[in-house]
Amino acid sequence: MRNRKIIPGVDQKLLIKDAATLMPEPTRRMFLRSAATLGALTFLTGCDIIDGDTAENLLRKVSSFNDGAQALLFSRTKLAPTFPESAITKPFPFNAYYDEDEAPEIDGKTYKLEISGLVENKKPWTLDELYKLPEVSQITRHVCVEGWSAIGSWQGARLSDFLQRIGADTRAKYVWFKCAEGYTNTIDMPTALHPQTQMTFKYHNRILPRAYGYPIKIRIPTKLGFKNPKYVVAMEVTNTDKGGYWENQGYNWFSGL
Ligand SMILES: Nc1nc2c(c(=O)[nH]1)N[C@H]1C(S)=C(S)[C@@H](COP(=O)(O)O)O[C@H]1N2
Ligand SMILES: [Mo]
Repeated sequence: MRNRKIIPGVDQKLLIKDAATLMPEPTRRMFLRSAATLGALTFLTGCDIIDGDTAENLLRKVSSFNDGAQALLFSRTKLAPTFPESAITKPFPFNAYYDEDEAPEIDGKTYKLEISGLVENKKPWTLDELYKLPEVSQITRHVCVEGWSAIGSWQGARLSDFLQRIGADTRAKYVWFKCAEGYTNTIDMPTALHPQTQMTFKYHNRILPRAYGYPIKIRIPTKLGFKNPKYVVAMEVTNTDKGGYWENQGYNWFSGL
């Protein structure tokens, strides 16, 4: 597991902003608008330790990419590749920070998805209500930082569709998820609104098995596996970055693919 080390006392936002003045336009605008985070820098460069000088050097490197490549890297609407049924990995692996027999066991009859934060309608949602949302399907690759990947078939509702239905303020910066066993995760709003970001209720057209996050997993094929929370019980639309289980232990927040 790679640890991102941040020099104490360095204001991340200022550091990035300062260093970005070195970049030519339109690169600078694009960079500051969509990926101006240390996470993005570490992701783009593979460099773990970042202070003022390294940030400048890294941004010099980044700005020497051609604009097309950068637009692709920074674009939050880039689609993840999809695959035919024949490519599905069988069996799809289980992964968590505990063993499979310790995975949460959720009673679907009493389950409710709690909604909070910057939304008009905070009414909790039962599974029956959630299952009535228009269904979308994807066969995409899940990539885990621990060195494995697998292709799976996922069905559920578009998260953007759900956010719209609950009257979420999509100008807010983040969506935060809480899971039954205490796992948490924060994603940025552009990722939440990405067309392939799914509130997943089914695996291979069957109700999501316990191993893969029953009753809800958030499937984000444009992000690493740990940014895909399982056993989701609560969701908050917020302007505060509350981090996440692995992010808080030094994992790269951006973790895009
Ligand atoms: N609630 C919860 N979600 C989680 C995790 C976890 O431990 N708890 N692990 C993450 C990691 S690191 C991975 S790789 C995927 C694994 O999902 P899978 O078991 O469906 O393969 O779930 C992610 N979401
Ligand atoms: Mo993972």
